[in-house]
Amino acid sequence: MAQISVADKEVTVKIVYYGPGMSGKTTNLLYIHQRIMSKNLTDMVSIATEGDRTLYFDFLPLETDIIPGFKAKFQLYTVPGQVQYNATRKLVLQGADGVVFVADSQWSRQKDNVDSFTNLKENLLEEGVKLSDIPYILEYNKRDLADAARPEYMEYLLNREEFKVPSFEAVATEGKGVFEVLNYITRMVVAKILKDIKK
Ligand SMILES: Nc1nc2c(ncn2[C@@H]2O[C@H](COP(=O)(O)OP(=O)(O)OP(=O)(O)O)[C@@H](O)[C@H]2O)c(=O)[nH]1
Ligand SMILES: [Mg+2]
Repeated sequence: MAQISVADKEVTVKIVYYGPGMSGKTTNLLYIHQRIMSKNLTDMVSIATEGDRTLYFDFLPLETDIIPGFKAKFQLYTVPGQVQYNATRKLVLQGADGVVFVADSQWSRQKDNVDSFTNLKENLLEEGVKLSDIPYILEYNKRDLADAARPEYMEYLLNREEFKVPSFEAVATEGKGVFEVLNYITRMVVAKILKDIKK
């Protein structure tokens, strides 16, 4: 849940990039970090990696004033996508205010996408949270590869919950789609917080 400090006029929000191994979660954060560095001196922290595989998580804090009068601190996390690190994924997912599911567009990875999406729903349910209760969107990454599945097919596999959510095509290595995804999920999360505050 978002931490809101009325005294400090500050809200802290956690967004988790989830998805199968190698889908490009860390690459999204690296691109955001590169682009934001010059304006906003924050550091990206990668907690243990092996080669370019995430073993625990990556963490990137961002600050904006998206809510009038409030400073919003967005904490972006990635999970380790490799199947065997589920305990770590559960920890990272705890208290998430929003989720970006990063799917790998390659044909050969569609089963891994579906398995990871199922794993996301299961891990949330263990925390008593239904996926449809939290803001989430889909990112179909690696659109540059020749063997990318059609977006319609990925929609069929991944976007058939009780309601459809926005999905974005991306090439994270080139930064394509990365900020569209970040902007959309942050707006969704902020809108939900404002709604919850009014209740
Ligand atoms: N061609 C292509 N390669 C990409 C794209 N995005 C990421 N990659 C590459 O895919 C590999 C895996 O990317 P990561 O960002 O490390 O993947 P991850 O989802 O963090 O993987 P785990 O940490 O194991 O869960 C790297 O070699 C990236 O450069 C893309 O859009 N197109
Ligand atoms: Mg990673």
